Amino acid sequence: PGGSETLEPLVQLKGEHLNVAKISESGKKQRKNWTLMWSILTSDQLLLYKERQQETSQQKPGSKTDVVQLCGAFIEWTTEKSSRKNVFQITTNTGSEYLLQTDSYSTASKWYDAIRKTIDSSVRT
Ligand code: I3S
Repeated sequence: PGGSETLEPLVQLKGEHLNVAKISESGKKQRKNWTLMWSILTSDQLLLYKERQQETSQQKPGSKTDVVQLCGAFIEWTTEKSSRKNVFQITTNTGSEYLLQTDSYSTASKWYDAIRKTIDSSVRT
């Protein structure tokens, strides 16, 4: 492994477009606003970018739109918070709530499973 990669977060799932709606911030309810976000899962964070990132070049640090801390977070499928299909919710330990959705069930479950594993392993450490 090259030394230049040591500052890169450990990527668990490569970038993909997911629909994201932040419905609360630090316990305060927000107006739901679905946005297509370029999402990357690392070993402890879900990185959300407004614009698609190149896999090969380094990610532009300033272009991150939101970072979801997964340590101590909670994830569950929900059918109540949206009329859309394949919606799951992540609640962070600081009380922010995110809905994530994509029309492909296999894509949605791939992300759900990977995020759940990340949360589970962060609790154990
Ligand atoms: O939970 P809500 O309020 O039914 O969510 C809908 C709204 O966010 C709506 O925006 P406006 O409040 O500006 O109309 C969105 O367009 C809808 O997509 C939301 O419902 P779904 O079921 O798509 O999450």
